[in-house]
Amino acid sequence: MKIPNILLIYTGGTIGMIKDPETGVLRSFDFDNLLDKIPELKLLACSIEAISFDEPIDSSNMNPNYWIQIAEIIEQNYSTFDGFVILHGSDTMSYTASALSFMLENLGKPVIFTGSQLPIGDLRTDAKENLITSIQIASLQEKEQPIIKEVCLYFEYKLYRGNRTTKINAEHFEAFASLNYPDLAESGVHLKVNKEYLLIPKTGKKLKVHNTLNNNIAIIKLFPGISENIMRSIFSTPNLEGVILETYGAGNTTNRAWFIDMLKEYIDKGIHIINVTQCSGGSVIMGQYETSTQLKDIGVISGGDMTTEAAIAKLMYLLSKNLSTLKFKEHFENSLRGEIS
Ligand code: ASN
Repeated sequence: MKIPNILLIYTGGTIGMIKDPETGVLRSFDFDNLLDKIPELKLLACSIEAISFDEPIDSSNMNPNYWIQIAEIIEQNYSTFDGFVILHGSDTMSYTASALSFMLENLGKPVIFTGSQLPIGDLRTDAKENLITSIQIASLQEKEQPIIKEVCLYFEYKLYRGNRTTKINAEHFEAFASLNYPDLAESGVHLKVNKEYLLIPKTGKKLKVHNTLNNNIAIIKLFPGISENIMRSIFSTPNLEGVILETYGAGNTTNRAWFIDMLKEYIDKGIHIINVTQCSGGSVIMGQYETSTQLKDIGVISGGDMTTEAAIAKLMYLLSKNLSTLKFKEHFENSLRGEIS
């Protein structure tokens, strides 16, 4: 039987960082050193090849050009590897995992994002477990076919759908959560895959990589007291094409006339406005309260139970497709990659 062939893509993040001996500041380090630190990798029942960004980054420096770089590495190596593990900083991992889920249409192999809270050289590191189990998950097969065929994120004993995750803690090893979708797998004494929650791609379709994204977008997080001036200055930004509105609770906003009129004015000018909730869990339901009914009437798009990270990535992805207003809304409000219920 052929053993699975896994490609490790190192982009940076704490996992591969070292402390500067003089300043004590954590910065990215080169990749060869990282692999030497985990001799256990040689014991895994798969073959592993690795590729690294020329200059590994702290994921706070992540941007859509790097997303395209990752997507292209996967595309170029898709036929020769059975699975992909991407080492990435935790700070923006949920954004990248979300973006890649949209960029890789008809994905039929596992793409697992992971990283760590402590560098791999640290005695108490969480990096080894995260990396080793991610590689095992990427190697899971049944009748020589991969079990997982989607973009996931593995961290601290749990496998999540990537575009459902959010970073919830800057200190705990359990740094991520998927509040609106069940865990895809749990690592305990056994590796338990919850098969009923896995994405089943359309069979027979070839991988299609979308490598254009449009970042003429903004997020506005509402707060009591947000001023008309600030809102106006954001909406009048030249070339703005889409805005994520982070609203209260089940998608509620102030229903003062100035606010609703302003949203309507810019929707009429062709700007797509998406409603996502500021809450970590739950869904936008426009029309449930009086304070969201007008939003629905003026054409605000519902982000449903999507995370802000997924909504940002989906907005950049869909804006690059030049869809009609109607099609744009339809695509946004329905699941493309399991990102919305
Ligand atoms: N700043 C780091 C990064 O996102 C945090 C981490 O990886 N834990 O690259």
